[in-house]
This record gives sequence, structure tokens and C-alpha cells, in this order.
Amino acid sequence: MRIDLLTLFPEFFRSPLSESMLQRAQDLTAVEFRVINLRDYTTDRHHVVDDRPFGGGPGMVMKIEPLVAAIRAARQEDPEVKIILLSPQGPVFTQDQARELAGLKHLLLICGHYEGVDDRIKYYIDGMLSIGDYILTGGEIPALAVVDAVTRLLPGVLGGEGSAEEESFQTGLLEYPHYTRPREFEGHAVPQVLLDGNHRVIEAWRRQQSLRRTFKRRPDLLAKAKLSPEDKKFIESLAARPEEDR
Ligand code: 9D3
Repeated sequence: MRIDLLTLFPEFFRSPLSESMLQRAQDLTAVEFRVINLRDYTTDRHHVVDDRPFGGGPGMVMKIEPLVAAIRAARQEDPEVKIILLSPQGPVFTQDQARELAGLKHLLLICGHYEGVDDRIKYYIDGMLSIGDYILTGGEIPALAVVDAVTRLLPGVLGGEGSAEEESFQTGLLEYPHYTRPREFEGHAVPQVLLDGNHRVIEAWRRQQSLRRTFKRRPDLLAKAKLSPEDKKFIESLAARPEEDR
């Protein structure tokens, strides 16, 4: 897969793309990243990329011409490229969308900055994505979130784990708690069930921990989770208990 990042701050991406899983994915040739400097697509003497908003108001707006010039160059090189603008106005990026994007050959992520992008960009892109309801200064961090979520799903990237396998493991619940040595740390013991070595009991305990944590921390997830009749009974028993011993 190829992922292009169109930005006013190309340097922003150097280190994150050169570390850990993202570097490994490039070494494996599972993915190729190209960081494109939007300023390279200006044609005026001063390489201007922003301007004052029509109608007045605070801040600056990203100009349409360099954006469209960069988009045209990308589409000319590869008519199949999917072009997504990172924008607070987009739908929230989900794991389902990560899987969908991981199936593409070529993705171009456009990072906005300043107060926003000239709205006419909507005629030139394939979609928008937000990463959630908080205000960032630009689309660069959201683009990295998309890059990370998509790249880890590519075949061969995470210890041979393919996205099909990943999908079947997806429960829609929070994970059970993890522990490693030492068995006791500053008076905090590892749950005895994990030390006893009865794998059926461990599996049942982990499932209940997942259900209980999801119930307490992210009850919104339960509506979409894959739950067995026993899971549902356990959740009802939790709901019936007083809050402190859930
Ligand atoms: C201060 C201006 N804001 C009015 C409340 C509008 C605004 C414009 C541009 C807010 C943020 C940004 C820059 N953010 C992004 O480009 C962005 C973003 C985000 O801020 N949060 C979550 N997802 C995304 S995707 C792109």
C-alpha cells in the first residue's frame, strides 16, 4: 500500500514514520509513505498557502489553488488514489474505516491547518475524517492516527497477523487485564486465578473481566458487542449488584 501525506509541515512526519511499527512496515515493503509539501504546489513568488476569510472573521483559510494542484498531480499519477481530508467536520474515524482503508492500494491524506480549508475542496476529494470531538491545531496528528491504524492491519505487519484474523478476534469489548512478573509488586498481587494454570477457568475469568470493564468504563460499547446468552446473564447480574462491587 502507498500512503501520501499532503501537509504544510512535512518535517512533522519524519520521526513518527521512522520509528517502531511504521518503520518496520516500510522495511517489509508492506507500505510506502510519501510526504508532500503543499508549498511545492504554489505558483506565486512568495509561496502563499493561506489567505484572509471572505466575509471577515478571525484566522486564515487555506487557499484552494495549491490544494487542487496537488490533488490533480496525484490523480494524474494514479487515477485510483483515494483522497481524504482530515477535518473536524468529517465523520469520526473507526476501526471499520481503518479496515476499509487498509484494503486500498493508494491513499492520500490531506492535512488542513489554520482555521480551515476553503470549502470548495469538497468538489475534489473523496471524503473527510475526524478523529474525535476535541480541537487540535491541524490535521497532521489525525493523519498519523489514520496511518498507524491502517498500517498495522496490512498483511505481514504485526507478526504475520492478517486483517481477517484481526476481524475474527474483534469482540467489541474492552480487553481483560494483563500482568507479568513479579507476582507481587508493592503489595499489589497478581490475581491468583492466573497463577493456578487452569486454562478453562482463566478463559472464563478473562471474559468476565472484559464484560465487567466494558460495563463500568464503556457501557456504550455493549450495544454493538458480540454477546453470548451467558455474557448477557453476567451483565444483568452486574447491573443488579450495588455499584461498589461491580
Ligand atoms: C479554532 C477553530 N475552530 C473553531 C472551534 C475550528 C477548527 C479548525 C481547524 C478546529 C480545529 C482545526 C484543526 N483540526 C483539524 O484539522 C482536524 C481535527 C481536529 O481538530 N480534531 C479531531 N479530528 C481532526 S481531523 C482534522
